[in-house]
Amino acid sequence: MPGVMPTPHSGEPTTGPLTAEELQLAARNHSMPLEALLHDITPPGLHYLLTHFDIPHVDADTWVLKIGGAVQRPLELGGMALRTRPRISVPVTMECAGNGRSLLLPRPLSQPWTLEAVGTAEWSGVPLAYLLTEAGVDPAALEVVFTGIDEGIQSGVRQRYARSLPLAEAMRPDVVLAYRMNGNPLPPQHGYPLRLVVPGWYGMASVKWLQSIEVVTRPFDGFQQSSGYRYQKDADDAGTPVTRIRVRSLMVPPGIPDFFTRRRILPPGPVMLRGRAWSGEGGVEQVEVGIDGEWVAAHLDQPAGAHTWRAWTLPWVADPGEHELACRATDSTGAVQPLEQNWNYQGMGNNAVQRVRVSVE
Ligand SMILES: Nc1nc2c(c(=O)[nH]1)N[C@H]1C(S)=C(S)[C@@H](COP(=O)(O)O)O[C@H]1N2
Ligand SMILES: [Mo]
Repeated sequence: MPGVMPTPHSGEPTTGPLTAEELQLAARNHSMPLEALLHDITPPGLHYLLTHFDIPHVDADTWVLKIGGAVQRPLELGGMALRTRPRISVPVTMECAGNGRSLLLPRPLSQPWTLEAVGTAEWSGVPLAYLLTEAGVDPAALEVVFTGIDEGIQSGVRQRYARSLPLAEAMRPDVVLAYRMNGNPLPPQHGYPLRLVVPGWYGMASVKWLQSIEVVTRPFDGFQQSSGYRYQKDADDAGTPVTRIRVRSLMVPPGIPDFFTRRRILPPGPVMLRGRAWSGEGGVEQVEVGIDGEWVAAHLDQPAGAHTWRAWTLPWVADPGEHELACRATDSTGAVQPLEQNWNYQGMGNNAVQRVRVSVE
């Protein structure tokens, strides 16, 4: 249980420069360039990626998914058998719970995301609830545990990547066991041959490279559940579990960048500011754009689905000089993005407003 489990990171948060280990993780796990916010569905290769261990090489001819535990009829299904079951397609905005981590001070040592560990894809496959119903869930069932093929060691604990969902979440009709992404076979890095996609939850719930699904009657206490992915004050705090995506918006930085600093330069005159906003707690209801500290409501487009981002636009007339642009969203629960960073020990759920400095010249 939390407290006696090892902490998920290697060392205490730091104010020092980026470490070689963080650079190594950053080079493996890429984010979505902000200009890709212009697409409803993130084009192939631009969706963010987060893989704790190695991308497994899976032979689809021999691979089977096992569904067992507290069920009446355990199942073993290969790729062909899965394709004889009903198929749904769900557009989903997915975000890593660690997004924004490297902007925290002090900085938790892990994948050093800046702002853009997000992407939207259309995931197609079998509704999880359909297969759980086929297997026949026992009345005593509490959670469903999803285990990946990928194996590694985190904080000294050898493990396969595994996470659980409360039964009620697992039985939602939009939770999908996906074998296609954006109309194509699932790419290796996104979980081939089969992954879970849990709309509205931070990405850690959407287990890739599925090997087994086990219905359990006690809370799952695997590393990524009871030690990783918790909002903790410090190493000794058991914390609370990370679940749904907090409300957030991002802007496509206007103008053109300086290569090295990525500072923005644009000419004076009218410019359309554009971005996206999303929340896993409820729909986005408002986006405001901050121009030198003055907040103005943006125009919002309709989202493509219940768990996809909404496009927003705001025309701005840029005066010569230095400016600071920002954006903040509000969702249907009334939650608003904070102006200041939301610090916690693992660097989870940082949904503070993005600020973009622009030079108009
Ligand atoms: N098997 C497995 N599933 C996994 C992970 C992993 O390392 N192994 N990473 C999780 C995390 S933390 C995130 S944010 C999402 C990222 O999904 P993506 O790489 O397809 O964007 O996958 C989740 N599923
Ligand atoms: Mo993540």
